[in-house]
Amino acid sequence: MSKTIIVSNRLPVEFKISGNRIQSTPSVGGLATGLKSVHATGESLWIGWPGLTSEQIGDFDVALNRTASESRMANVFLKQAEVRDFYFGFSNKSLWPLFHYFLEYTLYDPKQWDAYYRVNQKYAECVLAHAEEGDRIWIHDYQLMLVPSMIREKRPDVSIGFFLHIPFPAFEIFRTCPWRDELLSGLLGADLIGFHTYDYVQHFLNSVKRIKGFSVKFNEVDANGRTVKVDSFPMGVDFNKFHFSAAKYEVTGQQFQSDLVNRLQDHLKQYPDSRLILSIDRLDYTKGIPNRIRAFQYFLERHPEYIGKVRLVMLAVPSREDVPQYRKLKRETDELVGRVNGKFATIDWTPIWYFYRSLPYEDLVALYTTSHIAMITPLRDGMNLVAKEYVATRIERDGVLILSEMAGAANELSQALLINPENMNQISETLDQALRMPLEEQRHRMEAMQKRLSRYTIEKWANDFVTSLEKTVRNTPNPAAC
Ligand code: GDG
Repeated sequence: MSKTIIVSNRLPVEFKISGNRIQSTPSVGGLATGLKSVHATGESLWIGWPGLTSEQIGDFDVALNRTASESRMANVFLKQAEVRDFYFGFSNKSLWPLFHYFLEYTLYDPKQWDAYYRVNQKYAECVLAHAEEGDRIWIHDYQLMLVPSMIREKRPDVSIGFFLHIPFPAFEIFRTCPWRDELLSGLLGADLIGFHTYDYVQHFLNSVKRIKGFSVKFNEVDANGRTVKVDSFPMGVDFNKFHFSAAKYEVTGQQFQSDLVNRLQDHLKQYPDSRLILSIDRLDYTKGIPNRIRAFQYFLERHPEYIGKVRLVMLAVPSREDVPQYRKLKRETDELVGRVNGKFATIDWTPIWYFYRSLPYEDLVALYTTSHIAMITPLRDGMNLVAKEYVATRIERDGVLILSEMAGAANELSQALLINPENMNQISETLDQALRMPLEEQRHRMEAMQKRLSRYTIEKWANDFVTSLEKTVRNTPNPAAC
């Protein structure tokens, strides 16, 4: 029976070796969260890095492979220097900032590019070792953009899909990359290339035309005689899982183990008129965290009537601490939070509750359900699943979503209050609007968004992609040459 091979930089779990035992914890992040439900249901094998370097693994490689294979996973082992140059290097110092329009953070180092190339080859070899006739290979994200053509060279018969979870930038941005040609050739080894939005598709096709000189008809590229289909597949969330977890929580009033959520509950009981504004992201410069804090400060200055009545509950999940910009962002965020709290706090009110850690799933759901407003203001974001999860958990259909128009999710969630994350005045006035919004209007907007999200779920996203991949391959049997 044929299977789907999912390939991503990281496996959906993180392994730890303690004493002579291997422990695993689920990874946090959009891709892991999204694909876990796909892996749980189907005939699949997941290939990726287990999160430990070969030096840390030592003699545990065989045991780690055994543990991984019990959950239908296969490890790609990476040395410390490879993680440094491929992951923290080219992936996160070149591609991530470039694709999110942060040219000032984008660094190019040929040594890191070489590591990127070599590590992509490692992933391709691991796939080749596991691919059987009729298998579908589904490669994910910006760390693995060369893998499609590396597999295609050796196995012209297999069907290959690629999905990019981050934006594909406009041609004028993408063209600045010294390895733009190689990256496009790498991707064009696939039969189907998917993006979150129509705009990203257009940006990609534009770069293919102008850089590779290939002809493009509608959404098909003629890549030297091979047809490559390019389309948008907006990723959804596991709507029922979030919705029913929230319902369970509301009905049972269940108390969670976490101090944080219990204190929020106590706070709301004590001050039922108090309003909680939630923000959740990985601590990443693309997520617009400093802008959000500045806008919240501006809001308190412009609307002193809310002092003592609203709170920003800000969960920032540690991320990529080995990249200097992330350490700088952490310092900046700490300072800004300190500044706002220092300026406005009273003995019994602190404007920002700031948490720098990740929380278990149940606590995340409890945070979504206890917050009256979600304020999500990325400067650039491929999709943003947090916005969709917040909507999914609002079982009473109350609550307001304030969402940056720079997030891919804004295309689908047009009933959110959309803002430009650079416009402090607009964010401040939108917060005021959200806090004053009548319940009827909240429900009207929430209902429309829930309707969409309950239809376009994560399962639908995965099925649409895989079905489209199968159709592409059936309709256009591709010649061997890439
Ligand atoms: C990339 C793209 C695109 C967060 N904190 C905790 C936690 N999370 C989970 C959320 C959500 C996921 O992580 C974050 O997803 P996002 O989409 O918001 O952001 P990225 O990590 O940047 O994801 C993004 C995504 O890929 C998918 O294609 O949408 O644009 O950048 O699911 O729930 N989960 C738990 N504890 C936390 O503290 N358990």
